[in-house]
Amino acid sequence: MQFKRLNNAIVTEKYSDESLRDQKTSATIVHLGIGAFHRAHQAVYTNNANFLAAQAAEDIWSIVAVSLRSATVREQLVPQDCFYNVVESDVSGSNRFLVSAIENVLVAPENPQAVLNAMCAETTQIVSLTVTEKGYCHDVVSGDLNLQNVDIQHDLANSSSPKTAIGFIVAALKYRHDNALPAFTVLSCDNLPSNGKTLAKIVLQFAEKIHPALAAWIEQQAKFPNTMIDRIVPATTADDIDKFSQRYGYHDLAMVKTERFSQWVIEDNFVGKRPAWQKVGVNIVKDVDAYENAKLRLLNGAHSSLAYVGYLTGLDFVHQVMENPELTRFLTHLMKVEIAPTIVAPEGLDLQKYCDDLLQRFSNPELHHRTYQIAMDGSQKVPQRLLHTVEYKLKNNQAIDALSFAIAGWLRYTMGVNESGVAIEVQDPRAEQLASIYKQHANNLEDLIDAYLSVHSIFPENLQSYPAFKESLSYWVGLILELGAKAALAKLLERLNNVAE
Ligand code: CS2
Repeated sequence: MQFKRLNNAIVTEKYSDESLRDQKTSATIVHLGIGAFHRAHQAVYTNNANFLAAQAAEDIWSIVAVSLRSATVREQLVPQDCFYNVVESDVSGSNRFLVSAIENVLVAPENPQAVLNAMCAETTQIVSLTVTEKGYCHDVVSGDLNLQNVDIQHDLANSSSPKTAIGFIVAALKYRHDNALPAFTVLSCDNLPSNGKTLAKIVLQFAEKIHPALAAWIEQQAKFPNTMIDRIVPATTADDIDKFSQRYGYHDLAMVKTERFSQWVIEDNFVGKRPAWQKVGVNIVKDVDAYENAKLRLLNGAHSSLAYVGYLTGLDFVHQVMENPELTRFLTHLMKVEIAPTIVAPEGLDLQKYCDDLLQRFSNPELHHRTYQIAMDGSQKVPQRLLHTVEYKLKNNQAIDALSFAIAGWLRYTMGVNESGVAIEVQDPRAEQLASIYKQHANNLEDLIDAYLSVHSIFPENLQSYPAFKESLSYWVGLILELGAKAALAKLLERLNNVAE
């Protein structure tokens, strides 16, 4: 890849550096899932590492990005030569910079073979993923590959033209195995607990179905580092693109907006090479668990909680939730009193300060982050974001009021109608199942909660052995249904007033 320029030459000083222009790519990352998050996170780190590498005559990495679904991002990026801007903001204001690390965008459903060719190229050392929780096609509670998933069934039957990330990874590794090419590093960048380990298990279960010898080779040769990724990246809207063009004087269809904060912690477990990410702020460590636990439980746990409760109280954006004193009181208690004590902090991290920083990050008014966006796919998120914490609290005989309230908020949301009787379009692979449970048991709260708790691909079976959980969940679901979320929240706060912080 040559460093390219956006048509109308918006080039930052950094990018006008002559030394960068003629650098040739020497290694490739194939990235599955070219959403806004990848463009604002991993691609930025790779971009920055390329600048340092160019100066030191080291490897320049390019990213071949893949959309597993639609052609939208390709149509935005390719006409601008795959350049795009990242707009970063915090309380002190915002700035933009240009990213040039992406070389091309492939659209998998149009040409799966082109994706496999890229994954099998000798220069490809890393296949990374941001495919969201449901893209792993697994049961989030057991961690097993979901063999009932129709796309997995398709990929097992048609291994040379896969649809899922899992199918692509196994097909590419099979080709590499059969052609005596080295395996690659598979780098999960999604918010799953032990994401690398989880992905390895799913990939191996799939490969086992193709051929046990292939599974054995993958287990020995491929690496699946765990990672913790953190940056809030709301979906770009038409309004963002308009504002950007008014402010900077040109139209960038592929721009992404994000906060200034960014963090990436990666387990040091690679096959072959990787970009010098450690030189541009990435923390490469022996063990990611402590970072991931703190982030998943505190950031993502609080995010989902504020999204459901905020949405139910009529708030569209996260910063609006943060402007509401009752909701911030709820969140502060949830994070500092209920969640933080369940976490063993990574060395050097002060959990109370981490909570304060998160509350501040959520308050960023520039982001316009929709509660509806975070509310998506709750059945795939709530287990690791909230239920693991609940399990810990119950085991240790600790109060779970705010946690139960958040989960009750989620269940109320999945009922599919808001408090004014208007339909909520619940986007979740289990939306239908959850809605039909409600329909069937709407007149009997106890049966309703029992029916929810018996969905073991969401609620781990052992939660049923704690009567305190069922009791608390019934209480808050009942109260939200009876009084509405706002009045139920007021009751929760009354109760929390008696708990010391
Ligand atoms: C959010 C995350 O949409 C969601 O579910 O909670 O995408 C969150 O913004 C990121 O994990 C922040 O790092």
